[in-house]
Amino acid sequence: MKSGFVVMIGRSNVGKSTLLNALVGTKVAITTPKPQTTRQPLQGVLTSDEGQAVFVDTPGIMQKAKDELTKKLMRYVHDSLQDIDVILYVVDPTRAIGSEEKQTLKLIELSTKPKLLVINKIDNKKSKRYLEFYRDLVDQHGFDEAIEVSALNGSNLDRLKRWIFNELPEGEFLYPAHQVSNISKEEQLSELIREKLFLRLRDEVPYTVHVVVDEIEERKSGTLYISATIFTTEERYKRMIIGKGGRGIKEIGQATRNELETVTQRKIYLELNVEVDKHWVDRI
Ligand SMILES: Nc1nc2c(ncn2[C@@H]2O[C@H](COP(=O)(O)OP(=O)(O)OP(=O)(O)O)[C@@H](O)[C@H]2O)c(=O)[nH]1
Ligand SMILES: [Mg+2]
Repeated sequence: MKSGFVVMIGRSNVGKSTLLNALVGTKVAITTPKPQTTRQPLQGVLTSDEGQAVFVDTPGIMQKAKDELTKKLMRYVHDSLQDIDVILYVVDPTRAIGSEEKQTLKLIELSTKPKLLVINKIDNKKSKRYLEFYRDLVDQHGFDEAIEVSALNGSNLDRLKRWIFNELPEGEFLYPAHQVSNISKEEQLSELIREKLFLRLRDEVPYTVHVVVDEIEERKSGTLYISATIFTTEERYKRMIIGKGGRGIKEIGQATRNELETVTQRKIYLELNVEVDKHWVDRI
């Protein structure tokens, strides 16, 4: 049996989390069109006849970390490169390479681990624009190979899986065969609520929020009761999240509940509170 850790690295928005979900075959990580969606090095587990690949999702690489959140996220990226077996560097050929990527490419070049350049979003017409440019990175930065995929429609993912299992070392399973992620139910729920917040909130507001699930309770009626707190850094953001007459928070609750009810096939009761905490970044 093969087993090991496969880290996904790349700038924000290239589709690392979408790719992780597609490889695992279920939604483990949240995904949005906004940068810095991923905040924790979350693991998604793919168990097959060949063995077990544990994918490590990482926050997107950002330029010059000025704020505390970005600094912390970049530390997570750096730490994620330790103790792994395979590196997948994910790029988005619809956009030109970012200067923030150059440093990371140098770091990867120094690594002796098997490394693959994953060119994502090939379903998108605009991907033709920079395809040649990204293909050239293979030789320039010592990648073993490049594989062009679409995390969205699944094209070429079988080839990608074959490459990964081929490179993984022999080993025992790292997780029980049925487990798909390393995060708790509470954390999964917090992430889902944060996804809905990201999709709805504009400008800087998504980066001021942090979600904690306080309670999950099975009611006798079969309803799942969930209570969660949304933390934000300023009173004015709290007002924006709640919205006029509570409309904003209601929409976020509804969107979360809809998805949860579809996935769990159960009735969900969701209570959302909003609180101001200037220092939640210190707690993540
Ligand atoms: N067309 C197309 N869009 C994709 C593909 N993969 C991801 N996307 C979109 O790209 C956006 C970003 O996807 P994410 O998976 O959240 O990107 P990420 O790299 O995890 O981003 P961060 O967590 O912020 O670093 C979302 O709107 C996805 O739907 C793909 O193969 N094709
Ligand atoms: Mg992500």
